[in-house]
Amino acid sequence: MSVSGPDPRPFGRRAFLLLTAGGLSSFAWAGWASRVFSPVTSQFSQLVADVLPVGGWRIYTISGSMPLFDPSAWRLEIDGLVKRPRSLSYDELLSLPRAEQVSTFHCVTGWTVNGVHWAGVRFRDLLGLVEPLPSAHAIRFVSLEQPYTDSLTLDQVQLHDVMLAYELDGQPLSRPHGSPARVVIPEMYGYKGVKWLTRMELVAAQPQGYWEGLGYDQDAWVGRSNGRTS
Ligand SMILES: Nc1nc2c(c(=O)[nH]1)N[C@H]1C(S)=C(S)[C@@H](COP(=O)(O)O)O[C@H]1N2
Ligand SMILES: [Mo]
Repeated sequence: MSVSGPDPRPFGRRAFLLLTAGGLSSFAWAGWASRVFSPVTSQFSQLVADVLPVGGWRIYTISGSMPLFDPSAWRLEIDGLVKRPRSLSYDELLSLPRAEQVSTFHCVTGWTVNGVHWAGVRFRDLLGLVEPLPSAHAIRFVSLEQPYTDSLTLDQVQLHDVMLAYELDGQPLSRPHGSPARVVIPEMYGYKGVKWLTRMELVAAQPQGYWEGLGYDQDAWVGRSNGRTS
């Protein structure tokens, strides 16, 4: 069990200190910031805005760098135990039936973002393209950020509010949030949601993902898994 939890590297020490000071909710932070940052302190305000992701998010990477999305080169490979492997371009992903939802996001370390607007594609539509074989039981999600991976069962990805998201709050996913596509499963802690996704491999048995290898539960149900010990 890792002591620090799945949040090893926010944008830098300064951001980390700002973010952790007091554990403010996004709402409290916004109110505090608007009171403290008068026009005369706008330079400082700008500095803080640059390092502090708005809306309560904390930006995580395990490598300290963020993959760069190139729309002409990016592919989503869907392969493994399927009848017809596919390699989707970004445009092909966008052309699939669009789903939208508003859900709550929980990181296992205790921060939450309410009312997140996501748009993307349901997994049933992605799986329909490739036709999983009867032996397929789970999907291994591979990030462009190596070696980050995680997995979900085929049952889990078909929960009503699970999706592969390409928009966050009305905008294409930004680079820090995992452009161009990330896994969203509101019922589970954020570490199951692989950012900078590039491959979905259909597998018979669920492999350990990055955080599972460090002691976190495979099934990261919010409030019911081993993540929150306090
Ligand atoms: N590739 C990759 N995906 C990742 C992570 C990461 O470090 N790398 N961190 C996970 C964790 S623990 C959380 S809480 C969320 C954080 O999402 P955010 O960085 O958009 O706030 O991303 C998840 N997906
Ligand atoms: Mo997290």
